[in-house]
Amino acid sequence: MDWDYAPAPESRSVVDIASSYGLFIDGSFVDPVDGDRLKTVNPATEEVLASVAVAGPSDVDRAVAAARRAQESVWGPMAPAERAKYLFRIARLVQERSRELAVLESLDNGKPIREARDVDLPLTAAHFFYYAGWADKLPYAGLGPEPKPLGVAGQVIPWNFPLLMAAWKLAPALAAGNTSVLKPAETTPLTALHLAQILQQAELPPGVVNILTGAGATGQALVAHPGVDKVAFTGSTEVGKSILRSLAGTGKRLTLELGGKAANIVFDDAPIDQAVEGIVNGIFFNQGHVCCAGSRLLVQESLAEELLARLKRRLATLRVGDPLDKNTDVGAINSLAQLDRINALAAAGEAEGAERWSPACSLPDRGYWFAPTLFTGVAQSHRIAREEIFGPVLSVLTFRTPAEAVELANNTPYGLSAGIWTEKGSRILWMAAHLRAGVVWANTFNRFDPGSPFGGYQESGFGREGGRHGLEAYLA
Ligand code: TAP
Repeated sequence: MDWDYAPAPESRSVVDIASSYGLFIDGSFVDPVDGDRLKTVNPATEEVLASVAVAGPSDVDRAVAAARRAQESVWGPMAPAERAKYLFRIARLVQERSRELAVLESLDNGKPIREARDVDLPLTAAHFFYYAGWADKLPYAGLGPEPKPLGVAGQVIPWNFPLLMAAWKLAPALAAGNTSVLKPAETTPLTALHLAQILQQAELPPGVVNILTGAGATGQALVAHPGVDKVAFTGSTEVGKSILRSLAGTGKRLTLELGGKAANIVFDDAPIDQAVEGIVNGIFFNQGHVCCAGSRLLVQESLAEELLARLKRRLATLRVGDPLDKNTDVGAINSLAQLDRINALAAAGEAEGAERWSPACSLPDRGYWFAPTLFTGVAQSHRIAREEIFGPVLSVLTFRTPAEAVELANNTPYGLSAGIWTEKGSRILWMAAHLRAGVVWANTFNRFDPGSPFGGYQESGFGREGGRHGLEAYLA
């Protein structure tokens, strides 16, 4: 029997969105020097949510100078246990204001409220809690008896997990005694700006965190600024490579968290219903806007027909639509530019001969939408098997032996994550040892924990975020 779902919209009134926001520099919201602004829209409705300042080079100068002052005069010399108290306070305030922040994230990003509420917000708070615990234990992190902060961190983040990525960057940097200038993505600046309000509420000393909104040029000016000691970037491989080139020879420390094209590998002895859920979570979570998404399904040939039939039945039950509805599984694509990229790659899949399938689902008239899609008959040479689509599109390939699965999985310039589904523990261990991926999940997918390191090989970048390993990037 099919159930009909009545609408269950979360209230928008839990968040006050200002009509315009300034830059957060030295503890205050200020106007940009050259006065430029951009508009951020709700991708589900195309409604303008707010006007946001664009930071130019003089604003970057001001923010870096404020971060330097704060690092040298307050945050660096502060007793580590005192720094921990601020991080604990921020974590608790994020929890207290999590409903407001979840709604704001859903509005600005397009992600389902269920995910913002149950994933982004709890993990954001967990990151601050986790690194708060490290602040006074740095000599025990295995990084030397007296590890020292690097100074000022320039941190640039993408639009897919805006608040969570801010937490991934800020929490370890601050715990290690650094100060930060953070640039959120152009299309999702709002939760970082509300986090700035939380930092004020926590009475974090001015200048310890500065938030500069703007587009790529702001990020470029920030990472190139001579006053920045360490650059942490999460985003596309293309921009990551250009940052790597621009930093060569400067002596700045750099970590890059870039794209991925993960294989989710299902053997014929896998728990099949669990695997179907894992595949769905792997590629349709957050509309597939996930660097470690399981965008390539490798299924053992003997299981392929049955698995695909069950997968298609499951996809037909996904609810696509209003991100603020608590029943929604798949929300809006974050921007028109991203929708164009997804459409172009899906068209390339068809042109190259793969078979396209989507469940019947009606998409809203306004906003940016893409139905959950899978491609069968995919060859390794197809663009949809090689390029990151960063959308709700699954490419299905088959294999016969574990060795062939490994060869297919590793046949990518990336190396961020992989999934294995089998009931055999020995096979899991053998596969994990042979897969070139920073994270390998077994009989699960897209599980995150602040205590667990995350990062890539090859064109997925270098350096680790999370866990004890995540501190290393911020200590000398
Ligand atoms: P990008 O275009 O690379 O943007 C990432 C951030 O860098 C944004 O804040 C962007 O600003 C800024 N930026 C753009 N050009 C820059 C430049 N020349 N110098 C410095 N900063 C610059 O990526 P995106 O479209 O936001 O995100 C999608 C990509 O990020 C995907 O490829 C995805 O795989 C990757 N990603 C990776 C991870 C991890 S952990 N590996 C996590 C999330 C996303 P604007 O927004 O204003 O352009």
